[in-house]
Amino acid sequence: MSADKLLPMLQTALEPGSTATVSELHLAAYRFMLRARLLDDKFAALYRAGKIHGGVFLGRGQEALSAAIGLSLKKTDVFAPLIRDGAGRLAFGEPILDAVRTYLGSSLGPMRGRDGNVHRGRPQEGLLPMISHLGAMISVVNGILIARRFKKISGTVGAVCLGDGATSTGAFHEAINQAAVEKLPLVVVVADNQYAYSTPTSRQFACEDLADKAIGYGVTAHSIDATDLTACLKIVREAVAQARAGHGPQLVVAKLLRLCGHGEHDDANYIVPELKNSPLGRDCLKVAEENLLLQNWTDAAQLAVWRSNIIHEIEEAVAQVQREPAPDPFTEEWRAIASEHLSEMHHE
Ligand SMILES: Cc1ncc(C[n+]2csc(CCOP(=O)(O)OP(=O)(O)O)c2C)c(N)n1
Repeated sequence: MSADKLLPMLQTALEPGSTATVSELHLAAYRFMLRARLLDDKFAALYRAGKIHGGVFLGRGQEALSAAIGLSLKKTDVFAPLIRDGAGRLAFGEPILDAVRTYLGSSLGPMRGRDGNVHRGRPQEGLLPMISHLGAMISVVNGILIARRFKKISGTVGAVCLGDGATSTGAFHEAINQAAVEKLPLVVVVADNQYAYSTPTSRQFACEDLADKAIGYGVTAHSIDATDLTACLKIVREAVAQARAGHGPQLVVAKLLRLCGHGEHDDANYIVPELKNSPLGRDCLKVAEENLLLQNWTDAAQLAVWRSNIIHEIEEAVAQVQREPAPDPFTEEWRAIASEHLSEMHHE
């Protein structure tokens, strides 16, 4: 069965509340992680070959956390991913073509070739296009959740991804506070990846653990070792379930190390060897793979088939997009993502 058909089936089977087994859940998450990693590798190669203009931002080391978020949400939820959430986007249902078309500037992409990297989305499907201003997306999701409350649409969860740097902004403070007061079904997932660009966490916050901030806001906190896929799946799913059950906002603080530069223009020479050699520096993809083999949930031959199928799919997507037209400045309507269709959008 082709990956195109298999993935939507897996996604449906794995929606929270389904009877998917633990092994199925891990295998599905691993496959989204692998897709994201291989797609990132391709973008890095295209960037070095001068085929991508603008920045390339990768999620290496963050795939377990990100896949867990995408897999924990229902299709009717709202998801605001950040620059390192390729795995979560795929798990939430974003096609590979959306990412390839955006990075390569195709006029057929979700941003119609107007954005060169990661601000794409599918708002009609609950996948929000991010803006770069750190912390700003929480308020956007709050607004959607409040609007749905007014419209008596229940059962929706909103999930927002952030980095540790974003937690120092006023936008973060205002939005978490509002969500707590309004008891919104919000899950804020902070990837505490030890650096905000080159700023280490010791220069970012003075509390011992970012999860401690939750106490002051009156929200529930969860901590995860994000190099461990099992922990990510367990805790993120629990946080989403708590939010959906009406227990108010959940702050998930996931510890990991960014295994790449801030973007591909950054060689990350500021990351200290002690961190690279610490348990935080483990590659979640390798750890997940070792665990799948150890548990006998799959074997090396199957892993090799998945890898080669994904590479084939990515190569085909890139070849297709390279034949697609760039936006035409003479006929371009000079809008980014807004459309008449979007402004007329409403939820039942
Ligand atoms: C309000 C704001 N200030 C500064 C920036 C510039 N900026 C872009 S990414 C970044 C670092 C982000 O670090 P973090 O939030 O920890 O996420 P990470 O890149 O580590 O995933 C900064 C400072 C911005 N986009 N928005």
